[in-house]
Amino acid sequence: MKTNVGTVLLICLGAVASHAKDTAKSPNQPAGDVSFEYRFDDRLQQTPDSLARQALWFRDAKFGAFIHFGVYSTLEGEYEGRGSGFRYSEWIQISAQMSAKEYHAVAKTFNPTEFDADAWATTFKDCGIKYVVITSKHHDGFALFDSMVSDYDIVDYTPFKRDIIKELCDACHKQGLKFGVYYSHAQDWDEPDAPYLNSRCKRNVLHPDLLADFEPDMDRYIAKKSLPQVEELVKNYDLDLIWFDTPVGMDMERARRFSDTVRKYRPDCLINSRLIHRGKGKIEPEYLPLYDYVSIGDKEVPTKKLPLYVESPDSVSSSFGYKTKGNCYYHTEKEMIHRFVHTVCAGGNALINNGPMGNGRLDPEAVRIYGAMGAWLKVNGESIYATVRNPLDEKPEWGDLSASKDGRTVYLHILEWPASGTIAVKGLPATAATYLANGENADYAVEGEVLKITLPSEPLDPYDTVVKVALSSSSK
Ligand code: H79
Repeated sequence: MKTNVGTVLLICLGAVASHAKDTAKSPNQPAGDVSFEYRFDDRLQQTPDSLARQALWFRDAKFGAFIHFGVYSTLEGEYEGRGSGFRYSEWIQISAQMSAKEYHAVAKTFNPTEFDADAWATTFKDCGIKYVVITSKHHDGFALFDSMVSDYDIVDYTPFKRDIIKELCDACHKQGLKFGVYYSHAQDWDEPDAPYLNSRCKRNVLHPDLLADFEPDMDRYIAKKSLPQVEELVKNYDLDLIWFDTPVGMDMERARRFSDTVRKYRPDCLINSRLIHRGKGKIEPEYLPLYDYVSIGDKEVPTKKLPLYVESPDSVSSSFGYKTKGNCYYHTEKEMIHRFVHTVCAGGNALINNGPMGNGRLDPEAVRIYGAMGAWLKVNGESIYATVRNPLDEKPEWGDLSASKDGRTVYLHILEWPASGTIAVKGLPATAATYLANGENADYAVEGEVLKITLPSEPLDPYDTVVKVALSSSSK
């Protein structure tokens, strides 16, 4: 319920078709070098405070469920025959060029009656997921929590009237899962003052009543909606993590206001880098005190081990929101497990998205893929949870490596079965080698500095056969 009803002066003011700020390049698609070498300087280090926050649970968790759920989930990527060309269904307001009025009419009917927070949390837990991050407000500006700042939320605006964030937060914590929210702090298509990511977002299409001379003022939007809603979230919900996105228009001063607000109320709550850093931009050292870990690009898998702890915002499909219209593909179980393993071996978590359906049920395809991951993790979890990145300089062509924190155990993830029937790894003084798939000893020999393993004729696991190697000295 909205309590502090401020006079909204802006609605009747004017519009410009495309303000100069809008046409700035996308935060997630900068021109130029986007290589990991360019983005991550080896000397970068998170602050001691951030490292301590990471160590509380985040570094051990590895597997998070990202959830994109909102009004867009009901449209499934198409509105009145339009908009299915974009790969992200949560972008329907832009892809179908809907006015705020048209989108509000859809929001008015949002009624996910089948939503069952306990069922979601139980499913996630059973699949080996350790934390959950759900969209509390995406770029469309619609909140899935009961906001006092704006009535454009699930409780006040829809027939559903239940606080999804509260219910899911409680259900996750009941299952021992950590809980976080995504919040679009910069973009808000419902707010004429908010900055727009790119030229596809046209202020006068979204807000046709604005006058031609309307001058957007991002700080007015931040003061009126974005920062007060973040304050509500950290004050009223037991958040372990807050996930910002698309920091268009953000600078140090603006970002600091958000960071300070989160830390004032919830000192242990993790903050991701997109508070200010573009997923594929160079990491600036002065930004590091503002956030706790680095989100790499959307659906990006690291190709090498990285010097900062990262999280890959991946998805089971090509979209984040539930999408059935137009182009959309799902990853195979094998692809998803390989992406996950590479992310962990590079030194990071995989935050793998599912888009629940408009009726509130989880997408069965997503549950199937998570299920395959969970089954694999039941057998191979020790090679993933609470591990550290590949201790060697090189990543082998047959797969990847993770290691125990003390460096005394290394896990060889054989993702591509070598035609030669053997693998050789330099720099591992092995004293034992066993397959996690069946607990049996591997046929191995140490020749000088090289560990050689003669493999069985077939993989022991359809996705990733893991060899656990005990070392005579730490690989650290
Ligand atoms: O929440 C998910 C995305 O909606 C969000 N980040 C993830 C976690 C995101 N917002 N912006 N972007 C990602 C990048 C924007 C890409 C775009 Fe496009 C290029 C928007 C319009 C052109 C992709 C291609 C989406 C539509 C066409």
